[in-house]
Amino acid sequence: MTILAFDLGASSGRALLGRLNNGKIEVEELHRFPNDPVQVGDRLQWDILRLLHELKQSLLKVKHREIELQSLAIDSWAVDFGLIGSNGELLGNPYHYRDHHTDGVMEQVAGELTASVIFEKTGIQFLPFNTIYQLAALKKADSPLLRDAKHFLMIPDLLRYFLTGEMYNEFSNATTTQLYNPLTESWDAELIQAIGLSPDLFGSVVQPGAHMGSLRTSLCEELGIESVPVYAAAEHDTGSAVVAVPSLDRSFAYLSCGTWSLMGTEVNAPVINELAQQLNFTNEGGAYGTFRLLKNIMGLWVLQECRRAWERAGISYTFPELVKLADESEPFGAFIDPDDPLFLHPGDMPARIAEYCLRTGQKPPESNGAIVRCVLESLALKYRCVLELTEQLSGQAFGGLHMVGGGIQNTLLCQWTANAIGKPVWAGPVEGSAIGNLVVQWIASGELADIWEARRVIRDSFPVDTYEPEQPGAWESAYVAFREKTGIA
Ligand code: ADP
Ligand code: LRH
Repeated sequence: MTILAFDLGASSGRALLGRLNNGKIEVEELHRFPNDPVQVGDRLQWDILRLLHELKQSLLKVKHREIELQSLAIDSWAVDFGLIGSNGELLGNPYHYRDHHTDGVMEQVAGELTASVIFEKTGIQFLPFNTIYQLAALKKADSPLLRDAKHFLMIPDLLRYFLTGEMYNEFSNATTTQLYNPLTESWDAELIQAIGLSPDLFGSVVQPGAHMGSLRTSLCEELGIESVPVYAAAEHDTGSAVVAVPSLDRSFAYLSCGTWSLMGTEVNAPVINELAQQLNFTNEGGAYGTFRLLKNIMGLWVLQECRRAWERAGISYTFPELVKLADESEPFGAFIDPDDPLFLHPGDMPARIAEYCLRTGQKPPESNGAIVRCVLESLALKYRCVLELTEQLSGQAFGGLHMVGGGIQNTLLCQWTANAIGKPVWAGPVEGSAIGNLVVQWIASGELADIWEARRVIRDSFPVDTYEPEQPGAWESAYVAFREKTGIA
């Protein structure tokens, strides 16, 4: 029997078929499609209906191949949402979290409510694009969207609603809003009211693995297919990615490496204390009572935007070509803090890297290869910094780092990460989020016992490449220089 995972990343969406045979998972990429946001005037928006179209194309491919589908689930990026009006229709295109309408709003809201109250209630790190600040920005702008809105749905909730006709808010994604209280296990009415909204907008919260109904009749008629059960996965893609970390040890550190780099450890209860707030760590809800104590790192987004800038200038590179250019460049020429706000929004990233270098008294990298090298080395060094903080905060010492996600195809980054942290990196699987999505469906249908059996099966099914640390002296000196140039304490 075959099941289907829709995994929508910020850089692409994919539909993966999964089969469980003799204790091994087989995956097959059925469909991959771009997920390019669209700038409309001043607003950056998601092309949500195109994503629905691509989900339908995947279902048609299933039909044409005469595959008997057992179930499906969706996961996607966090924080973004659509609003549904009284007639059940989507009001406008969802805004992209990198839109400028939230500029300055986090500082304002956190100032009014106090940051410590927000953190004590939610355990979520302060990121300017968190849903709470997006909604507060709409409220401050007196957006007609909010006046007409009856239901709040996050991106996978929304697509699931399009497929099934039923509205639910899934837990792992709900926690990323910074409006959900994991201690009371409910939406936080005080925070919601404090930003001027009604708690009625927010629906019942369902756990990963819950049965969410079936494909609606009108969709089945349109596509000429049989209906299929739909499950909630850990619908936050990072939640699904961490389900798929093939650790056999219950204490482990991970790096989900895609557009974003999400680094941390899994805990059984949120760590909400002064140090966590001060270090700006987060406690995102996961599957089966787990929480992800982690920190967002800007990740390969910076490289994606360099690539786009060069493409606009007429030079096209594949990712392997970019990696090769970096490999051929001189080491440790310049360092950036990938998390500088300069790098958050889309734009001319090579120019911003040069601006950052000039601001910090460094000579900007002169060639495209040197720019890529600067980005990848800086990421690896930032990983060391965040891994040390994860150890400090969780009181654990990790023997190595699990890396999952599309970024592990960048073998140079994996090796440099091992070099920077001075510990082995275990890289795999590439399609972490989609595989985490699949195993939650198998646990729900009783084909896998629990998350630990799932992790063992994943470990047995996919290659995990080990990178041993090299050149310890050079990377130690680079870490000192990185911290000095970027001002990271
Ligand atoms: P997301 O799910 O956030 O869209 P992915 O997990 O698919 O992201 O990872 C995308 C990133 O993986 C790209 O930005 C790129 O840096 C890296 N990547 C993808 N393919 C390759 C490759 N063949 N070689 C090196 N890096 C790659
Ligand atoms: C990664 C991710 C991350 C969020 C960001 C908005 O895709 O879901 O966990 O912080 O997108």
